[in-house]
Amino acid sequence: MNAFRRSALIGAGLAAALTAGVFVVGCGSDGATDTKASELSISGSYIPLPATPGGMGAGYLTVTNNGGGDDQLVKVSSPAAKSVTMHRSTGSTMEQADSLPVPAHGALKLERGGNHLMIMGWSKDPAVGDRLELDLTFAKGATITVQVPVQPLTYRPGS
Ligand SMILES: [Cu+2]
Repeated sequence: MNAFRRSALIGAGLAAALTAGVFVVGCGSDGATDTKASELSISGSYIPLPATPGGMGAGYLTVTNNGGGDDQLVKVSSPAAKSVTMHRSTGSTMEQADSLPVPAHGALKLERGGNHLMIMGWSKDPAVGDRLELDLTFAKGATITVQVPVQPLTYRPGS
């Protein structure tokens, strides 16, 4: 990699980080849970309280893509847990996925009974009302940080 290309990449990364950072600060001040970066936005995020204290948890959210190009969710991590994996549901079974598609002018929905996140190794047992950070990385380079509320185990969006 030549020096010019290297610095261009670093510049792009910095710009993305700055954009995301500014937005997160804005979100924190008004208490909103939704975050936007470039053409991707996250909405409806929640983590149901794990059935066993400190046990395996799930994560649900919607990634909306207002852009004209397909993207992919390729990594999710959290400072609040050792492991966050993406799971694809196929009928009654599920399998770990390396990536999940975020179609152009479409959405990736992580929801009960469908694709979802699995979260293990909490640094502290989650409690209802906590907000836990998830860092989502996309194939085209966007990184979005969301503060996800912990909801009661039986919570359903819109209920
Ligand atoms: Cu799963």
